[in-house]
Amino acid sequence: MPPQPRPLGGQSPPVEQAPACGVDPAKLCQGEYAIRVKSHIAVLAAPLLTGCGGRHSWLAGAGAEARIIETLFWPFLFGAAVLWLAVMALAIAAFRSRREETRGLVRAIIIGGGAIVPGIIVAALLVIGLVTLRALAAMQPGLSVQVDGEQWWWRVVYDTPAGAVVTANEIRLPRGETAELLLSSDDVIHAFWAPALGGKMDMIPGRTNRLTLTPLTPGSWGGLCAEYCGGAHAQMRFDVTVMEPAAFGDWLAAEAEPASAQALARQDGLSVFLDSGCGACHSVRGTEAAGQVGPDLTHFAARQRLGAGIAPLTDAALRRWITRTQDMKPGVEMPAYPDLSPEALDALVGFLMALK
Ligand code: HEC
Ligand SMILES: [Cu+2]
Repeated sequence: MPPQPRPLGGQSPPVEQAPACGVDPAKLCQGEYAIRVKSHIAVLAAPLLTGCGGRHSWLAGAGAEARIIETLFWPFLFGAAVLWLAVMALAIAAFRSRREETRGLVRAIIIGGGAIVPGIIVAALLVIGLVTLRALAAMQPGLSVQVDGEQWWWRVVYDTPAGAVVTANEIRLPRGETAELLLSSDDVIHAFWAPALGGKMDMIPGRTNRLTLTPLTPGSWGGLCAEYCGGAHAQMRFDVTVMEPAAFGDWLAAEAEPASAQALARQDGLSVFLDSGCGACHSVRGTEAAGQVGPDLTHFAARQRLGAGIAPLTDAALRRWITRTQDMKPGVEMPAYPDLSPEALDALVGFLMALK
């Protein structure tokens, strides 16, 4: 089989695409210094620009918390810039002054400015930071979602009046409502981060950390694990889908239901699923599969992506996931099933894709 490209979850590698490199090869060959410097700066700056747009951008302001955090960023940037410029100006002045008397004056300014002005600016930034923290802590949740980090996927449990609703790898939230995420981990330390919506929070085994998200803009926002947690850490992603409240209510009610009749009618696929032992690790409510090791698959086909956000959910990707799991996600804690007959694989994929 020909080698296939590894899906990397949608983010483009910035460095190879840096501009300026191909501007004029002849000039570069002549070793024109200015062009070289410019292209080096472009290459070095390119990774910084990847944070400035798209579904992973913390500047997208898609949530109330992200906007609160943004108000913290600009004063900090401004404060740091003022400090840096002042220190540089004074350092240059001290360096250039020849006369003894101005030298003393400049030294005094540097010492005073090195303690007093930075002290005031840092204290002001601290106050702004504490006020922001209070604003974040004061958000009152209307919805509670428990999210557990697993190697390398996300277990998601909605706490509803009718009971717990279990799903995985995609968190849906109603627009305009504050949701409280109760974050924990079943193995090592992970960190939950959906930059467009709000802050980042560690997920620590044995304790529960609380993070609120108040989404303001409907759409599908990207999230990722932000704490190195092992081999497939970079492929531990998720989607936060922000819906209108009524549509969210419908979705949650559907998620609480057992597997659809259409899926259960696919007897052949269900048999392959059960006979292959998938049910030892996966639950499909409404069947005898009740495993807890892997993601709940009861409404698997209602998700947008496969394998914790690493590929769009299509027939072809799902076939590859089942038969060549390790190729798709090196280190994954699911065995591959390369020996299923073509008919069995067809039936299995048909069954899984009917789990809407
Ligand atoms: C030993 C336990 C185990 C067995 C057996 C197992 N899986 Fe998995 N499966 C997992 C784990 C763990 C994951 C999550 C992997 C990840 O994303 O890192 C997973 C993920 C999946 C996913 C992706 C879910 C999602 O939300 O994207 C599908 C689909 C899946 N398995 C189907 C199957 C099928 C079909 C079988 C049987 C042919 C099977 N699994 C057997 C452990 C298992
Ligand atoms: Cu991680």
